Amino acid sequence: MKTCKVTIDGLVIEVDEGTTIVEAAKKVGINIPTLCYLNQKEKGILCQSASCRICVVEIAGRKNLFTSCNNVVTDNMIITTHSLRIVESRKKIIELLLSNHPKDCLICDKNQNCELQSLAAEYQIDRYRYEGKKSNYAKDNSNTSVVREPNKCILCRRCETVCNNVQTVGIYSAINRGFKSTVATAFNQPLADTVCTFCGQCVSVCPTGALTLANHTNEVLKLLNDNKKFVVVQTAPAVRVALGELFGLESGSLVTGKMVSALKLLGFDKIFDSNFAADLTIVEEATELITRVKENKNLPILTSCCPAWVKFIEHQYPDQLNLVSTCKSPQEMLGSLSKSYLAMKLGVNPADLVVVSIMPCLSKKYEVSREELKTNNFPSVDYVLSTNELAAMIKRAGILFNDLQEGQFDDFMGESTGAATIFGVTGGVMEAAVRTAYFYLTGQRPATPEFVDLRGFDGIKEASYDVAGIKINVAVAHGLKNARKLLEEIKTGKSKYHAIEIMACPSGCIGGAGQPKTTDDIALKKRATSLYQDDVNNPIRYSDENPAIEKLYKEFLQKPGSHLSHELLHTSYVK
Ligand code: HC1
Ligand code: SF4
Repeated sequence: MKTCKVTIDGLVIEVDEGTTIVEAAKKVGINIPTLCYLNQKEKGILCQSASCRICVVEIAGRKNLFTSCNNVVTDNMIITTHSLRIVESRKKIIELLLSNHPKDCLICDKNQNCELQSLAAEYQIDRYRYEGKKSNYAKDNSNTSVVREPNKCILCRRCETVCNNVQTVGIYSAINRGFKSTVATAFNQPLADTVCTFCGQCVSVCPTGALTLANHTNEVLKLLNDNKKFVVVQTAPAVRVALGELFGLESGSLVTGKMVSALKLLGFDKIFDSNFAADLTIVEEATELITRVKENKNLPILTSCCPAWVKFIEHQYPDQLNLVSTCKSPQEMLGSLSKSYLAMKLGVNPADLVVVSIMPCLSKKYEVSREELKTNNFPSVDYVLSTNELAAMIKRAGILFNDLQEGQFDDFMGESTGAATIFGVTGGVMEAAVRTAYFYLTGQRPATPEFVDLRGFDGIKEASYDVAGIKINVAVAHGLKNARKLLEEIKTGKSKYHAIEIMACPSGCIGGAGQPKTTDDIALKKRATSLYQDDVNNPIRYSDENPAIEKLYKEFLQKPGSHLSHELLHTSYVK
């Protein structure tokens, strides 16, 4: 490829032709501020709307300032990124953005986590220079996952880009002109009335408080202080490799033990692991896969643990709902067992037993409200807190997280295998399922538990395994745009797969919208590596070998796919 020699703030560098100025600057160690531009390769996000104009630079020989996010370098270009003129221009843009901003920063959910606020501090904005007319849009808290506050929108278009280009759901677009411009849903409907999947990816890219998560920390705190309630908590696989980032630890630090200790200090009565239920899901799902392959019916089986993905197929491809696995997600399985078996074992009235989940995901907050996932008329899970909300609760309780001892999950639903922990990264569910399906079909363990073809961040991954004379073709997709490609193949009769794993969030749950914000791809890779290491470090690597699961079947469920298993652990979806 042809290269260009450019000088940036006196530093000379050679970059590929077509490189944008902002990316070239990064290569010499200069970060040009942006509010709309976003480039996260592993997630497939590229927002280049050039609407905020914060990223302006000077180019020698040109009179005007240029936006650096959408202009590419040319040979011998000389660029200045922070002259007095540039700084003053950026300051003015920030001041203009603030002129139409509610400025309720101290009580905003994004306080101290807002890109506009950080830039205002960085550029020493010390007064509100312009008092402009204010927008007056209604707040949308029509659902339990995503809160929209259009008055805080700065028209960066990141949400629109991610929802259109990464998820292909297309909820938002810019409407109106001039001062009335805003980003809205079709007909300005509340999100609850749209085909939004509640994946929350728009929340994770929003630079301000215009899109935030629905916060449930106060509700959980009240329950923890209610003596009549027995409150159990479960933690998802991906949380343990991201929570530490909110306490200053390196990305991907595995903090399972400290997390358990923190939950004990917060007052939860039992601390369980969603990983236990992930093992249970594999046992049930591998059984379902084998049955369907043998009967050559309802293939390919589509995984069902990601609620955003399930909502997507319900809206977009209802004719394929018969392919979705009937297994409830691990969070729902654990909730269901808590409200039935655990309540019975402990002699607690299910009405007084509360299940809280700590999840990396915002759609899990919606999943718990689904009627078809209830257990004996009770919601199987009562509240979902994201990784970010848990960290906030830990900080509010004054817990010095990094000084905590390594705690242990409680018995019964606390034991898990390496196969379960990799659920948190794209490809992990399918890899875990193949490990167990291989054993169920051959009665033997493979030479290595690692089916590595399903690893990595390619949008669609595939593999083919010859198991006991049966050829099993599997695929994995993350991000709904990739899921759509596989569903289109099924629709046109071109799919060659027997089983497909789909996760709505790019990179899987480690990249969920309830996780600490990632500004680069390195953090995601570190989280993935850490989960794979957690798998290797576990002496048990096959879900079907989890002793607690074996005991559960013996004492209660009888066998995978039993009548009781179906009653508590499976569901069905209607068009
Ligand atoms: Fe996930 Fe799952 S892996 S969906 O990504 O199947 O949220 O971490 O908890 O339920 O176990 C999320 C993660 C999570 C479920 C499991
Ligand atoms: Fe689109 Fe997901 Fe945001 Fe809904 S939550 S608007 S589907 S990005």
